[in-house]
Amino acid sequence: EGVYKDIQLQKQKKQKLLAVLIDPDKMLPEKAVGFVEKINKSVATHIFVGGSTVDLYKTEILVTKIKAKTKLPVILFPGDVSQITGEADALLFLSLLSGRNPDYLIGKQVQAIATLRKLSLEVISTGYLLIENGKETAVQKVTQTQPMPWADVQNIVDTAKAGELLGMKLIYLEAGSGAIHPVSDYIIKRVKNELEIPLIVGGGVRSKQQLENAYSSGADMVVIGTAFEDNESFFDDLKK
Ligand code: 1GP
Repeated sequence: EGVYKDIQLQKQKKQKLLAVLIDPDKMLPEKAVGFVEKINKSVATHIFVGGSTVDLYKTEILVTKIKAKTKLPVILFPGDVSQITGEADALLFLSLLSGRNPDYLIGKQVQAIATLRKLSLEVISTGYLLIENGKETAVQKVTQTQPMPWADVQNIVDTAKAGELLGMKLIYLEAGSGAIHPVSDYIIKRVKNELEIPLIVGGGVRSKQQLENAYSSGADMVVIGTAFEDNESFFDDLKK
């Protein structure tokens, strides 16, 4: 319960949240500790762990290492059922609402129950929307779904709202890791305007300006992975 309650509280207080995404496939185990120390000294508020292709053991070992070094909440952002580990503080239980692949709408979620039943992991129901971004990203390939075009902004808004009315606790607007274009300010504003639940935005954010634009447009939390992987001094840039 705790992780989601805190996100809601911080949203009420208008405190903006920043999650650093660590992809177990890209993070070398020997580099993890140093990276987490950088996160601890940064403005980041949460750590997400997940990727499109990683396996359980990699995720579990990495989460255990991260937890030993930080007080920040560590949240699973799984690309697949095999990445669920009880070592984390919470799990984003994602349903890919932008696509029409039943496996990623409900199939994987059903498969996950056998694992979740054995764990006492906080589960946060999250409506996940993949938005057009300028190139094909991993999410698109893995899930065999198309992102929602910018031109269909009303459909994006309606899809997010449908997720909320289905009882989801978060909406995540995703441009895809390494996206050329992050989710536009206009789309964020339009979605935010109709949403009561907290809004997460991620994919392709690689400057302080883009981060601030996402916040001022209405993102309660922004997720950044690639920009920190490529350049750890980006942590310091955000403080300035
Ligand atoms: C991807 O939204 C996250 O799922 C973060 O994307 O790696 O482009 O920061 P980046």
